[in-house]
Amino acid sequence: MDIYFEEKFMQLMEEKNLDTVVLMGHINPDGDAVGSVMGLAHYIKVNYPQYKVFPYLGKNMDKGAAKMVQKDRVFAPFKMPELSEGRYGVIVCDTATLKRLVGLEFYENAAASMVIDHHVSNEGFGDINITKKAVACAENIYYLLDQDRLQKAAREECPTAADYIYMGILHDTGCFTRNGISTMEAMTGLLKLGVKHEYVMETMHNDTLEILEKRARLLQRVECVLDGKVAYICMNRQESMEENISYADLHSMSPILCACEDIGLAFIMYEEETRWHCSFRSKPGWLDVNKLLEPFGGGGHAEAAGLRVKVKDITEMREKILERVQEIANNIAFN
Ligand SMILES: [Mn+2]
Repeated sequence: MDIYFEEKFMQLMEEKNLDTVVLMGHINPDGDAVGSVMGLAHYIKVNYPQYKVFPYLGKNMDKGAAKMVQKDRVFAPFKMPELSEGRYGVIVCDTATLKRLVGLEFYENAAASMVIDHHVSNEGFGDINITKKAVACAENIYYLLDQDRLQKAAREECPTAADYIYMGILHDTGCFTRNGISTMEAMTGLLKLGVKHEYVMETMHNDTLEILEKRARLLQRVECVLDGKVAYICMNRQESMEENISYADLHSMSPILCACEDIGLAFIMYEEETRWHCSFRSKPGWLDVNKLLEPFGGGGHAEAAGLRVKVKDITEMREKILERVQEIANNIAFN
């Protein structure tokens, strides 16, 4: 990336003479949202001590990412800071649409805003919007940052800016299942700054025997359609309550199913209190799930995307989505 963060950050803070910056990400923050927000917060704290920095993360944080945040002695990212309206700037990371932003009121009352993202579906909001397609938002952040300043931040006590950025990339690549040269170069660069791979890997190991047993039960509920190429699990409120299955439990099934050799597309549908929350995964080059979900109001990436809908019965919606899968799949080879 050739736009340096420093230049844009100065523009954000100096044009309106601000002294505080709030960093935010998407709801149900995953490893990349946490890594991006916290990594950038540490970087700014170390290199721009003239500004007050507040990372703000929502509830239901990814369990692995939460382990790193718990060890953080510098920031407690759940506290809502006291802010005076129009006196601070915001940086939004890893968030494609304002609907998915945690702390929208902070965004709306900010004097200036900057967005750093990697979703192709990004709406282009914010005074400054830096969106570039990449496997992780944290990878974009790595390439935007000044290397000498990042090195300085990496000398602090663990977890540092570099640890968080490494975690963001590690999580969004599914532990290097999807990555190219730029991703590996970023990771190598971060290792050279002192990141310990095994330290960050701890955030990837969160399964317990109980979780595996739940997954075994969920496997019994898998439906296979379209010549067995598409697998899904659907759970209404009553079923999930009876079997004590959370959204996170079910959500973890789509990458597992999609990794199967004989499956091209996997999705889950989970009924929450007022709406259905669905998550789709596809094999690279098989079917673009961002495009698939567009007419239904969902989106994300080509290989991972989500959808939230307020309907009582999801059957009709699922049928429509599967029809569209077939339509799109008619133009691609089913193999
Ligand atoms: Mn991400």
